[in-house]
Amino acid sequence: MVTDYSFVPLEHDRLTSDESTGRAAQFLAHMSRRRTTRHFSTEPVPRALIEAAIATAGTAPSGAHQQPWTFVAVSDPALKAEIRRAAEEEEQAFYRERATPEWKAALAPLGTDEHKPHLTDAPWIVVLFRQAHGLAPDGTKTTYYYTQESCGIAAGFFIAAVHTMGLVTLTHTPNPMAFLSQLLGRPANEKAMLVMPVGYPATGAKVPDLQRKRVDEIAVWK
Ligand code: IYR
Repeated sequence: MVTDYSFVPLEHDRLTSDESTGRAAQFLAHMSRRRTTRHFSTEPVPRALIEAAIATAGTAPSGAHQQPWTFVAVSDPALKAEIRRAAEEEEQAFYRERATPEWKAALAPLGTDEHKPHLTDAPWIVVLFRQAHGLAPDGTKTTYYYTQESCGIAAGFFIAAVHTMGLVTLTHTPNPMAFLSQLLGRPANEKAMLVMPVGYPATGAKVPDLQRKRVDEIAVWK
């Protein structure tokens, strides 16, 4: 599908320098409090909040504005249980056989393992599928550009939205993920990319006491 856009004036709020500084500090402080936890409450979360997070993700920039993403939101307990069972099966093989010793050593400090109770505890599992190419109903394929980058950015927006709502998520990457296409009935052009349980943290939820790199460790100025 080729769209000819008309061009309209950009809507933009010009802030004072103080406003920019204040907002920058506020947003950084807010995002700094985001943590990934494996401990989810079973408390329900209204569908409207998940819809808002997906809508936020959908505001991400994408290659040629092709928006190559599909978010599958699962709340059905039986389907969540199936996803957990299949993910744990793959993960068992990963942790016991497929992962290299180096990979296992990198994960050991975080305490991840093949047990994924968060997949059934969390009231929602949102699976992000990357559309590797366009697929019209008549089977015609169109090339999509920078789909990995586009979906990565959309996932970031989704995670930020979830955090802003006072909810938590965990970016789970079952390895391999092909079972999700079949379980969730997705077409061949869509590749599962991230599994994100979403919910409230459990009472007493724990996180590793880790530090983030400082700006001077991650930025180079020229
Ligand atoms: N996919 C596995 C392993 C795993 C890999 C990385 I890199 C992590 O940061 C965390 C887990 C799992 O989800 O457990």
